[in-house]
Amino acid sequence: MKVIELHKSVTESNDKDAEVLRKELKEKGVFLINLMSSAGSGKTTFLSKTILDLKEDYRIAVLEADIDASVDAEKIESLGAKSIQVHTDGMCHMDAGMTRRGLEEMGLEEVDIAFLENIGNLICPAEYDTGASKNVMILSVPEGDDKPLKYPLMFQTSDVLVITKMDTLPYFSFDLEKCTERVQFLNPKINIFPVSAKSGEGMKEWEEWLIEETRKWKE
Ligand SMILES: Nc1nc2c(ncn2[C@@H]2O[C@H](COP(=O)(O)OP(=O)(O)OP(=O)(O)O)[C@@H](O)[C@H]2O)c(=O)[nH]1
Ligand SMILES: [Mg+2]
Repeated sequence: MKVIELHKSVTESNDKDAEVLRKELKEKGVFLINLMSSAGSGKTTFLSKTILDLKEDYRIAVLEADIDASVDAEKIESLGAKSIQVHTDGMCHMDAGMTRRGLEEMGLEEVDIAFLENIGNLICPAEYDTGASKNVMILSVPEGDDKPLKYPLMFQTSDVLVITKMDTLPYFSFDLEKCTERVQFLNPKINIFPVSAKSGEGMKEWEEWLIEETRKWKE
C-alpha cells in the first residue's frame, strides 16, 4: 500500500490549477469525481459497492485522502482496484495541486474513472475546486434531513447528492421529501439518488448516471 504525505499547495490560484488539471485529465481520458461528505457517512462503503458492480466494464481507481491511517485505501485495493492513500498534514480538504500530486503518485495508466474520496467533513472540501469534472456528495440518513440548511455550500456545488443508509430509515426521523425540497431549493439542477450501499437498493440508478456521464466525458 502506497502512502504519501502532502502539504498545502503553494500556488497563486487554486482555480487556475484546477482548470489545468481538468484539461489534462480530459486529454488522458480519465473521468475524475470528487466525493465529499461528513466523516463516517459511508463514502468508502459506497465506493466499494460501485467498484464491485462495475469492475467488469470500467477500470476504477480511488485516491483516498485522510488525516491519518490507510485502512480506506487497503479496502479499495482488496477489491482489486487501484488506490493510493494520501495524508493531508492535518488539513481538512484537498486542493487541486494536492489532487494532482496524488494522482501522479498513484498513476493513471489503465484508469477510466478516478474518485477522490475527500476528507470527511461538510465544510472545507466544498470551498476548493479539486480539478474534478463532477462533484458528488453523500448525506446519510442518521445525519438528519436538516443538513442542507446548515451546510448549504456543499449542496450548491455538487452535481449529485447520494442519500445513503436508506436501510436505516425506520430507525431515524429522516423526512426524505423535506430533505429533497431543501436541497432542490439550494440547487435545482442536482441529481438525487437515495441508496443503501448495504442492501444495494438504489445503486443501479446511481450507476446508470455514472455510466452515462463517463460516456459523455469520453466523447
Ligand atoms: N446500515 C448501513 N450502514 C452503512 C451503509 N454504508 C456505510 N455504512 C456503515 O457506516 C460506517 C461508516 O462507513 P464508511 O464507508 O467507512 O464511511 P466513510 O464516509 O468512508 O468514513 P470516513 O472515511 O472515515 O469519513 C461503517 O460502519 C459502514 O458499515 C449503508 O448503506 N447502510
Ligand atoms: Mg472512508
